[in-house]
Amino acid sequence: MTDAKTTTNSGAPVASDQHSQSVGPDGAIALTDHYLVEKLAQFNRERVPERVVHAKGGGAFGSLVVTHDVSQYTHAALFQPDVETELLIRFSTVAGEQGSPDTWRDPRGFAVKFYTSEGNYDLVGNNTPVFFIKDGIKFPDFIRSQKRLPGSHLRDNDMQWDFWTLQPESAHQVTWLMGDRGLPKSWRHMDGFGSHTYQWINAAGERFWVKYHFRTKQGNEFLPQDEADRLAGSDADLHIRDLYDAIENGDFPQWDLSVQVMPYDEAAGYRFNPFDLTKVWPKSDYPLIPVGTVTLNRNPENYFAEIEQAAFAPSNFVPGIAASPDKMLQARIFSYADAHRYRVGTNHAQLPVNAPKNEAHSYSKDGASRFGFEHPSVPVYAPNSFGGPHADPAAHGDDRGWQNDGELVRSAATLHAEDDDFGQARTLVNEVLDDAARERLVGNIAGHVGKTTIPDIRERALQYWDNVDAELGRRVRESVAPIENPRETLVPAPVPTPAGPAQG
Ligand code: HDE
Repeated sequence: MTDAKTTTNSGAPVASDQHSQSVGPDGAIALTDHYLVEKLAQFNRERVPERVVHAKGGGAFGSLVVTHDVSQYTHAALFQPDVETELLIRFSTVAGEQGSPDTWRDPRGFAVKFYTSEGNYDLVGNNTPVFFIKDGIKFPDFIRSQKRLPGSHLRDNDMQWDFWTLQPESAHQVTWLMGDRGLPKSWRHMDGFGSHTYQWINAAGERFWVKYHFRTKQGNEFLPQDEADRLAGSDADLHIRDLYDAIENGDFPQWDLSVQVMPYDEAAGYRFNPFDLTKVWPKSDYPLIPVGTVTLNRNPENYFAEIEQAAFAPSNFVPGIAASPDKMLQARIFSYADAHRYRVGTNHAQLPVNAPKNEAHSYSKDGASRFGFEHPSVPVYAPNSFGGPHADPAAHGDDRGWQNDGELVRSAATLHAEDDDFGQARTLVNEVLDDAARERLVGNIAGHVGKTTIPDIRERALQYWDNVDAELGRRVRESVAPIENPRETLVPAPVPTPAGPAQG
C-alpha cells in the first residue's frame, strides 16, 4: 500500500475517493465537485482510436547485439560490429479488433523500433516474408474484405475469397496464411521478416538490396486449427500472456537476425522482380548472411503508454538504410506517420516510447501536447544566421535511391522472367512443407473455403488452389464440405414481407 495521497491531475490533494460532494448526505451534487467532474471527464477520454489494422497486440523491450561484420554493405550505426542497440518489438494480428482473440488465423505483425545512435529505425514487418498485394492502392479494399460486412457487421468467408480470387497475386501469402505460420503457438515461436526489399548503403556509397530475416531461437511452433478455436474462446489474450509471463520468469526470447544481400546491379536481370512484395528471393540465390541476435528482456511498465501509443513507421529510416522500388513500401512511407498523427497525435514522436535516444533537432514546433522544445536562442526557421540546426549533405546525402525514368503511368510493375501469381506458392507447398504440414494445409484451406456459401465464389476458390498446385487443389476439392444453404450474394435479399391490409 503506497502512502501517496490521491490528488487531482493538477496535484492538489482530494478529499475523498468514495463520496461526491452533495448538499447534506442526501442532497444534490454540487458542480463545485471539480474532482468528480475531472474523474468522469477523464474516463470518457481514456481511449485513443485503435489501430485500423493490427489493433490487437503486445510487445516488449530488449536489444540487438551485432555479432557479425556487415559493414561492407551498410554504414548504419546499429549494424556495425559489436554494437548493441535498444529496441521495442510489438507483435499483433492483422484483422481482429483490440479485444479479438490472439489465436485467430492471421499473419502476425512483427514491428521493431531500433533506438539507434542516429535516430529511430523502424522495421515494421510480419511473421511471413511476403504479402497479399503488390500495390498500396488496394490495401483499404483488401483489409475491408477481411473485416466485417457493412450491414450485419459480421466477418464473411465469401467476402474474403471474393477478394483473394479476384487478386490472384495474393496466392503466395494466402498459402502461408493457411499453413502453420497462420497460427503460431506464441509470438516467441515464430519468425519475423522485413518482407520488403530495402536498400543498404556502405561507407563508400555503394548500394545493395537487402531482405531481413528474424529467425526464432525458440523454434517455429504452431497451433492446430481446432485447438486455436478452443483457445480463442477460453483465453483471448494467450499470446499477450505468454510473452509477458516468459519475460517475467526470465525466459527471454531471442531471434537471430540475418539478411539476404543482392548486389545493386543484379536487380534488373533477376528472375523475379526483386521489389515485388508477393515474392521471396530463394535462399539458394541469395543465402542468409548473419548479422546479430535480438533479445527481449523487459516488459512494458504501462501497456497504454508504451504499447498502445507506440508509433512504428516505415518512414523512420537512418543513414545507411533507404527505401526501394517496392510500391507497397512507398505507400507505407506515407501511411504510418499519417496514422500516428491521427491516432496518437501531432507530437506522437515526443512520447517517451517513440522519442529517439539521440537529440532531435527538427524544425517541427508547437502542435497539440507539444512538450519538448529548443532553447529560445535557436531559430525556428532555416536557413538562419544564428547557428540553428542545419542539414549536412556531405555526411548524409548518400541516399541516391535508384534510377527512375519514364512518364507517369498507372500500371502493374514490370514482370521478370519467372514472375507469376502461383509459382512461388507451388514451390512453398511442394518443396518447403513436409507431408504433415501439407496435410494440415489441406485441412485448413478446406475448413476456410468450406464456409463460403456462394457457389460462384466457392468454385473460384477451388480453382485458385488448382492453380497453386493440381494435387493440392484435388485434395482440397475432396475435403471441402458441400454448401448447405447457397446464397447468390453477400447480403441476402430481404424476404418479401407478406402484403399487409390495404392502407385505406
Ligand atoms: Fe501495415 N499498417 N500497411 N502492413 N502494418 C498499419 O499503422 C499499411 C503492410 C504492419 O505494431 C497501420 O499504426 C498500408 C505490410 C504492422 O503498431 C497503417 C499498407 C506489412 C502494423 C498501415 C500496409 C504491414 C501495421 C495501422 C499497404 C508487413 C502494426 C495503424 C501499402 C510488411 C504496427 C498504424 C504496430 C499497421 C498501413 C501493408 C505490417 C494503417 C497503407 C505489407 C506490423 O498505417
